[in-house]
Amino acid sequence: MSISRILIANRGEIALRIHRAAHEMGIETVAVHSTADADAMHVRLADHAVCIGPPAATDSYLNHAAIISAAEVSGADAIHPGYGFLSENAKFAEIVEAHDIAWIGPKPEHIRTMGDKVEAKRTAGALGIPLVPGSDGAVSDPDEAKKIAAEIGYPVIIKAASGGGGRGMKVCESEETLASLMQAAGNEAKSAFGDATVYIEKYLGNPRHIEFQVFGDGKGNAIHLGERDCSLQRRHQKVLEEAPSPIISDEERERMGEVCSKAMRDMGYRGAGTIEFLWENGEFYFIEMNTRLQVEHPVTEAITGVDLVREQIRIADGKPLSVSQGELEFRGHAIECRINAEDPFTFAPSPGEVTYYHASGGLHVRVDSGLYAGYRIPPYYDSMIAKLIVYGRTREGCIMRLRRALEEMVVEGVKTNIPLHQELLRQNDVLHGDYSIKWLEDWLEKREG
Ligand code: MV4
Repeated sequence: MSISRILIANRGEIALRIHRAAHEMGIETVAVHSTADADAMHVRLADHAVCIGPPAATDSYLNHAAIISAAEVSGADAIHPGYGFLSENAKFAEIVEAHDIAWIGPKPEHIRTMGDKVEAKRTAGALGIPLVPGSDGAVSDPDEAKKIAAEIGYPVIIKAASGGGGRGMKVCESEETLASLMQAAGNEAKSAFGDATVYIEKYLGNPRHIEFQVFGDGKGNAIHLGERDCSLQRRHQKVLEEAPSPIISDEERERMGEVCSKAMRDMGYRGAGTIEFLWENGEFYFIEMNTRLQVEHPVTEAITGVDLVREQIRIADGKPLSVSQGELEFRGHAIECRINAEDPFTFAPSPGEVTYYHASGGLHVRVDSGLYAGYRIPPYYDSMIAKLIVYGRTREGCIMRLRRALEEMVVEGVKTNIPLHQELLRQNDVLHGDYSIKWLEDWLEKREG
């Protein structure tokens, strides 16, 4: 019954993160890797390793049969998917459970519901979560769309039901272009996701992206772990995240956190989840729910002291959450910088050999990374090579420590975005927490010109 060997169906820093939580619980780990990752740190650290295919993720980290076979041959009794790859694949979660392997993730039905953005909105609304005003479900008839848009007012945004992460969205300023933009959005969605279904929302011009971390035990108990502000993004890639949000009061956190955790209790949600909101003029509007552990989870860990991966493993093992809402305290401030192997200002990827590496250290500094000197960053996967997470008693103290930690970090042989982070942490708007989802792209544009 009890989990004793976890197969980690991922690579990079998140595979290490999961290995660490497992070993601290006395659980063995199995790494899987593509041929391009034979020398990766996650393979070296794990108790067992299985090669699951060639470099292309579709043939390795996304290959259901190869991963299930690796679990069977290695005697793993659980699979942790990390983030990305198969983490939000309901079909794969069902296959894992059908093989009597514990799935360290939400119930497949909940992954499926939240993967369909129309269903996700319907579900969230029924559970009492505030929504962006818009169509009640999918829209296909342009005349119906015009009626809805006239009611909520222009501009509106047309989104793909199977989209998410910003793909397949169209902003419409007035009725004249609505029908053609709907057609275009539907066509793009059809070719990108195989599903032309679209829905309509009021377009929010200058919101912040604020997300609540939730956790359920699958048996009707659920808690929230506060929010993260992830507004500093470029092309839907987060660059820096912080907790708590600089603009949310303790009362707001308590109120919205309770809305989120109650919804999860009522669903019987299991495992880690993130409820994403756009925030504008003091109001929260639900956009999507992510049914996985997120890249930015360490900032929540820093201000709550809760090991989120440990909680995920406990819950998959049928154990209760180790903390109650009443025991949780939010203390201090944490910021995460995503360190990518890329040009800091053109964002062109920069794979290759890391000739020298020195990680930052010291009090309240955490580096999650699989880097080492001599490691060759393969060109096949995402460019994030490390996460630098810094904690401070206050936001100001956190920023001072983060600047110090960025000075210390050395990565040679490839370009990194460390200079971008250093410059960001000297901008008054960032120092004052005065930014929206548009801020970074606007700033980069001005910086160019
Ligand atoms: C929006 C929006 C404005 N109004 N919805 C982009 C990703 C997807 N998760 C939802 N997204 C947006 N939805 C309404 N009604 C603006 C965005 C958006 C965005 C959201 C969060 C973080 C960064 C963003 C960048 C551009 C657009």
